Amino acid sequence: MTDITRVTGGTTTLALCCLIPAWIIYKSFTEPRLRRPELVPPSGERVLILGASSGIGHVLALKYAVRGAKVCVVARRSAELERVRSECEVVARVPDAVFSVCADFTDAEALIIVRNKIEEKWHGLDTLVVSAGVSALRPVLEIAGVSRVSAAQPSADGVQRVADVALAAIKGNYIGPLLSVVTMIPLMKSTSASPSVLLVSSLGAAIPAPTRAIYGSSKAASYILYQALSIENPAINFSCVLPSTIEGNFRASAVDGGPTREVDPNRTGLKREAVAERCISAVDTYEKTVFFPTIYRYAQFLWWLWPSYVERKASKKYNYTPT
Ligand SMILES: NC(=O)c1ccc[n+]([C@@H]2O[C@H](COP(=O)([O-])OP(=O)(O)OC[C@H]3O[C@@H](n4cnc5c(N)ncnc54)[C@H](OP(=O)(O)O)[C@@H]3O)[C@@H](O)[C@H]2O)c1
Ligand SMILES: *[C@@H]1O[C@H](CO)[C@@H](O)[C@H](O)[C@H]1NC(C)=O
Ligand SMILES: CC(=O)N[C@H]1CO[C@H](CO)[C@@H](O)[C@@H]1O
Repeated sequence: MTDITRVTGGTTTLALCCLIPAWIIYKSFTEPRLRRPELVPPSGERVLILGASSGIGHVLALKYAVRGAKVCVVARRSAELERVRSECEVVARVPDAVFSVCADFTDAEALIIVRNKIEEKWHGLDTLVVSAGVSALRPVLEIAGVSRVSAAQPSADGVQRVADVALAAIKGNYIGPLLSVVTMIPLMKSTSASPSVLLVSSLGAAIPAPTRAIYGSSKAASYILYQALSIENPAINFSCVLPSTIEGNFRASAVDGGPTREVDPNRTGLKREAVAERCISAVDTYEKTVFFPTIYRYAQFLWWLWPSYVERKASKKYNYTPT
């Protein structure tokens, strides 16, 4: 009896794991894609980019400016932000299309200041891009001060250190995205012909990886948050992009001060240009969830079918050997 249950259970899992990807492929070829630019023309689109002083946010700001959008760039480092603003100004189609606000997106007051400036200058907002985020790069027990080979137990200080790191990650990767949408949704709803929110999430939010336990789980929190908010706010389209490793200096922001463990991301990682382009097309065509590269969408199914394979691959990528 249990054997039969197991066999039918296995068959059902296998069938689902083949049918679901087939269904997704079928849908992606047959579904006519709505085009947002018909409702919100790219020239004149009012775009707020949180986390624009470097990385993907920086490239997105340039791309939107080139398309003729009005762009507001936000981050904490004022010198870097100013440089991005002036670069955008150079490529923008119209004068005065770009302005910056130096702000921390985890701070409620700061977000209200950003919103007030946008209302004052543009009288509304079409697109909110949440690209800001922080990394965390160490195995959790290592943060607690316990080496994997010793039999020692973590001290109170060690456990507290884990709490501090986790809170910093949650602040940057969950509280910031949460407070920003809460602040902007009503304004967007009442002023845009088709309001859209884009979250730059991570593959680590959907597929577990060693040394990325705190990072991945804090990114997963905002990923699910946005998917639920999208149901609560049907007038707004939410897009989440989940890229794998990208070139650049993201790992320097590690809230646990951990090292980069994978092969040099500047050499092997995705190009920021490509990620930014994929982000814009996701918003333009109302795509809800985008894995980038696309193949990683199927890694989720593979994880259900053959978890040990995915776990092995993830350990290899982050150069992690459990002992
Ligand atoms: N790089 C990767 O390998 C990778 C892979 C997958 C997903 N992602 C995701 O992609 C997003 C962008 O990363 P990136 O590669 O562009 O890294 P990045 O160059 O470090 O960019 C992060 C941006 O966020 C800003 N930021 C961070 N905390 C902030 C805060 N509290 N308030 C305001 N701005 C804040 C930073 O500016 P300030 O420090 O000046 O505030 C910076 O402009 C992140 O959400 C990350 O999780 C990255
Ligand atoms: C990778 O490139 C960024 C600039 O895009 C640079 O700041 C960083 O130092 C580089 N990292 C390595 C390991 O070379
Ligand atoms: C794909 C998708 O969900 N599109 C929706 C975007 O938002 C508008 C309302 O502004 C809906 O009508 C679309 O169905």
